[in-house]
Amino acid sequence: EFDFHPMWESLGMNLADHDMLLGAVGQMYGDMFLTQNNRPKSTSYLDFVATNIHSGRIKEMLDKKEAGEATKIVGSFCVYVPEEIVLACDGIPVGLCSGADWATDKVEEHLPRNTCPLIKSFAGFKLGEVCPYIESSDLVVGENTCDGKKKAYEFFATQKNMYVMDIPNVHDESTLVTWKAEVKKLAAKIEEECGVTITPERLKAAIHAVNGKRRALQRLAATRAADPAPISGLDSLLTVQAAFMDDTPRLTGAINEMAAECEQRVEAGEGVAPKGTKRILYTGTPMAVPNWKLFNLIEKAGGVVVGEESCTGSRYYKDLVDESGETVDEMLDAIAERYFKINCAVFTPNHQRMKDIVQMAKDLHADGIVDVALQFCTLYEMESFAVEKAAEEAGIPFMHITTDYAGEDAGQLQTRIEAFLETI
Ligand code: BJ8
Repeated sequence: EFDFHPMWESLGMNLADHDMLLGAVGQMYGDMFLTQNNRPKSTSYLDFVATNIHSGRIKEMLDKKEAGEATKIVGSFCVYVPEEIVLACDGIPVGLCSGADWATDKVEEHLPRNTCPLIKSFAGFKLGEVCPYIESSDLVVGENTCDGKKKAYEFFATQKNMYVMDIPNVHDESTLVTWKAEVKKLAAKIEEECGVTITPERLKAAIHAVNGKRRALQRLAATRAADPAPISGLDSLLTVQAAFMDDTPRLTGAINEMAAECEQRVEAGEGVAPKGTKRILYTGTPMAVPNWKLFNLIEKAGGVVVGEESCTGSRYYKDLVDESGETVDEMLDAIAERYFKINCAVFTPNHQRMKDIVQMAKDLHADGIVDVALQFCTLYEMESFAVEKAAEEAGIPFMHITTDYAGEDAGQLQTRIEAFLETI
């Protein structure tokens, strides 16, 4: 057994607290994931990711940097930050942990108590020194999306080397122009940080690699339209979460294997839950590692999640970057256009998200929609009324949930979810 403690120590982490966190997450993983029946065999890749997430994967990234195969590690908190640009500079893009409560007392010295748990979480992981992704990041790229994140980054910038992208609030022709300029500013920043000049060859290869990852995720997602569903929502969610952290080629290969096995299972009528199990489309706030609470509740209550209209779901993989560009400028424009299609609730109006939700519910034969907002997330709380209206008009049963990362509401949520599953 390799001892990772010296590595964590060299990153400046709090070893005792981090051991505690790993123990708790390991326990949760066992209780939620390893108790599932009839998982596809290829989900063993997810167990590998979960086991290595704070250890082997971090060592691998640091070793690559040491060997000169990678330039910098670049962390981010939002799917609006284009990973293609980081890859083109031989950087390693990582999504930063923000899915569990940590060091709340310290957090509340800098941020209001009534801040969304995702924001409190990344501040807590930093202040508690328990996230090796945050500690090993040479640069953290934030984005002006919701007010909470925007203001919290002002504090985070006192803790880490940070760069913030400006994201428009409206999708139209003029904001697309500003957004393209913003993407090019990021490219210049990453070039400078990594000491690499982006060439057409580099950017083309990066676009191709990330498109490959997104295609693999699309292929896996498509198998979930079958009844019985070949793979659980929990495992599907973790697959997208892994896509923010693991090595791109390894992950793409593993997801294609999962998709191939799921395609065979669909042919054979084999599922993770019996045919006729109530099917749920999840929509709402993203679920960062290790936030698996709600999917676990839905599936332990006898439902199966068949799709996610969220940033840890379809919004991450539904669109590809057009590969026809030849110059760096054309390719950066194509990247900007692709990212501009992400229907985050920060945009107004956000009609396309409602259309996407209804379309996904139909394509995946969902029996009901569960719309979730993290507590104190004004954006998704406000938008839930529009989601409800769209669901009603499409004749699809709907349920809204507001929750956080703590377990206190689990019993009450379970009762509500069971009741919902019975009525649909
Ligand atoms: S593109 S959804 S990943 S911003 S839950 S922190 S919105 S108060 S995460 Fe997001 Fe990018 Fe949009 Fe997607 Fe704020 Fe709400 Fe908290 Fe949130």
